[in-house]
Amino acid sequence: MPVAKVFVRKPSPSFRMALSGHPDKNSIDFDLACKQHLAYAEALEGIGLSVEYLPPLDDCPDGPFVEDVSVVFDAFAIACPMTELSRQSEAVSVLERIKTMRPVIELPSGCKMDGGDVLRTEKSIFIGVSKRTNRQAIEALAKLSPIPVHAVPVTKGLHLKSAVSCLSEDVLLVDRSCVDPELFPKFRSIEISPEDGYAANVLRVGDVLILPAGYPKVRAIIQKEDLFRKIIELDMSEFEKADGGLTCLSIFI
Ligand code: CIR
Repeated sequence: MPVAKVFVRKPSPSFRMALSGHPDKNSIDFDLACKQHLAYAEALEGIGLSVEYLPPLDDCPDGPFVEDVSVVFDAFAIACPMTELSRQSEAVSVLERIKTMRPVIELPSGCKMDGGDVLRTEKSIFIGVSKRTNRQAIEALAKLSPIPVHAVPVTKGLHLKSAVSCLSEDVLLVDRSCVDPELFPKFRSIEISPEDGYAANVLRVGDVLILPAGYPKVRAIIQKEDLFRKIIELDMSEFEKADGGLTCLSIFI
C-alpha cells in the first residue's frame, strides 16, 4: 500500500497516567517522552514520509498510541472497538481525519479490537487473540478483508505486534515467549530472547528499519539478514514504560 500520510499524536501531560503493566510505569518522564516522540516523528520525516500531527488530547493518557484506533486498508478503514474504556474517546479525532480519505466501517457490537493486534503482510493478515482483541472481531474483520485473516493467540504481553514484526514478506522477528512462531507457516522466524522482547516490535518503512535503542543483540541479528539499507535506533524508554512500542505511535494511510 503506497503511503500518503502518517498520523502521530504528541503526548499530553496526562501521558504519565497511561495504562501499563510495566514495573517502571510510575516513573514516566513527560518531557523526555515529548523529546522521544519528536525524534520519532523526525525520523519518519527523514525517511521521506509526510507526518501529520493530530491534536494532543489532555484527557486521553494513551492518546499517542494512535495505531490502536484504526486498521486502514486501501479502500476503507475499520474503527477499532477498543476494549479499554479510557481509550475509546481517542478515536474521534483520528477517525474524523481518516474519514476525509476513505470510508470508515464499524464492527458489530460485541467485537473488541486494538490495531496493535493486527499484523499486516502482503498476502495475509495475522490478528492476535489477546487481552484487547476477541475472536468475534477477528471473524468480522475477516469478512471485510481483501486478503486472508488468521487468528493467532497471544500468550503473554499486550498485543500481537508487541511480540512479532515483519522484516520482509517472508521473514518475521518473533519473541516465542509471547507467540508461537509455528503459527506463521509461510514465514521464516528469527527468534529473539524474552529479555530482548521489547525489540520484537520494530517499524519497517521500505528499506529502512527503526529499532528501539539498547538492543545490540537484536540489531546484530537483523544486520546479518542484510534486508535493510539503513537501521535507525530510537530511544523509546518512556513509551516502553507505558507498554507501547514503535509501531503504536503512528498510523500509516
Ligand atoms: C495501552 O495499554 O493501551 C497503552 N498504554 C499501550 C498501547 C500500545 N499500543 C500498541 O502496542 N499498539
